[in-house]
Amino acid sequence: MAKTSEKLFAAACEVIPGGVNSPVRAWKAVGGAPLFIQRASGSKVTDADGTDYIDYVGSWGPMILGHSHRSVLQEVQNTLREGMSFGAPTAREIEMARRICSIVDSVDKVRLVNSGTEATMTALRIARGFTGRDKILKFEGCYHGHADSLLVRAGSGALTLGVPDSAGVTSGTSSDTLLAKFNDIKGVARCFEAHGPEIAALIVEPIAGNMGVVPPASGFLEGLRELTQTHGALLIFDEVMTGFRVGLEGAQGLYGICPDLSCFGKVVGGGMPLAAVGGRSEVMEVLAPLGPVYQAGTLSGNPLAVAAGLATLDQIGQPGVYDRLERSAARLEEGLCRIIADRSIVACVNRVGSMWTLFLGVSEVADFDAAKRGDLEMFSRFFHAMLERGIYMAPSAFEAAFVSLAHSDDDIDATIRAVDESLAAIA
Ligand code: HOZ
Repeated sequence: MAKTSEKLFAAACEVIPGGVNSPVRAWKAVGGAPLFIQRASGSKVTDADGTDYIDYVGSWGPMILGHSHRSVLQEVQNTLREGMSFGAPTAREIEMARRICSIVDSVDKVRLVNSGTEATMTALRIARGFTGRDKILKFEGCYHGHADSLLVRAGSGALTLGVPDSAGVTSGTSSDTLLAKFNDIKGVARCFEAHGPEIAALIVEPIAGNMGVVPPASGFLEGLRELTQTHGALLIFDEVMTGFRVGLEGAQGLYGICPDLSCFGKVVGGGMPLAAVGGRSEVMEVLAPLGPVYQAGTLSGNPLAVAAGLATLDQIGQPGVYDRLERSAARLEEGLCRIIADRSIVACVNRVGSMWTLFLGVSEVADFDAAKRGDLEMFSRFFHAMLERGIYMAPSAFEAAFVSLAHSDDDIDATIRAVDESLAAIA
């Protein structure tokens, strides 16, 4: 039992709402006190009691290299000697912007921000400023951070904790958010037929990750590209989770789709608070100081965050990186599918590259309705059984798990064994 974590959680609850600084971390959906993490290295996190776990949370996505990668730490330490924040431009920001523009074809110009939430919020404001329209279209169960207009039928922690439509969002704001179903292109077409001239942008996670991993159906992203173009709306890819993760060029590279705007976070910051919004020049140039769309940030382009991000991009730009991730993640998927078949359990694994979700109680998940049919009670028991066997997963049935370059074959095989034992233990 994680006694120190329990004590720390009790202390945290006295001074932090719910004891956490981001709701899903509270383990409310699975029960128990969250592990307080003391340190992390490679594929493992170590809790406040000194217990090691093989980690599939990966700080919710950024740690593609594994934890405490030597060259990332070194770059941050070198940069730290020069100071922490200046609130003025630095040369490294140009390097980061150039790097993103050269990797991602659809991006000519990019603005650096601090979090995925800021990136998506800015993307929507750019789209509204560029088109002069008010409404946006999003998908039920997709999560794009916690800006007001996006907390409507949101996934991730909002869904996990039963608040997909957050209180505190005005009805005026939410009435500008239209909803469609992920992988239902006909529903999207109907929405554009009804509201086309009012829609500034459609925002989508090209691979849904915040309802658990749900890949786009064949032709779905192409259909979104066509419909947005026909109706003069911008297509925003929220690649906060998928960017630099499912391939160097993200989901847009994987599926060959060119969005108007892209949002990046997580991997691009290598574990530091860095995110970005980018697109073609004429769209991005509506941003102040060139144009009338305002956006700002005291810590935007922070030197330490940019240094960690650049060091991470250096590593994942090396040949063979995504093949290695694919090999490890495929090994894991094969193992899990074998267990599901051998044990005749109703479950399935969805995976794209190193992002995956094991859905329990449902044999196929191609959309949000199917994801919601999963057995949440079974998931809670599974989560704790895995923890007892040294595997740290997201405390939610509606999240992606992440394999990193630091996960060895031994880690993967130990995970497969733990899944087998856990499913047996909770049967
Ligand atoms: N946005 C994350 C889930 N997809 C949650 C981040 C956190 O709670 O740390």
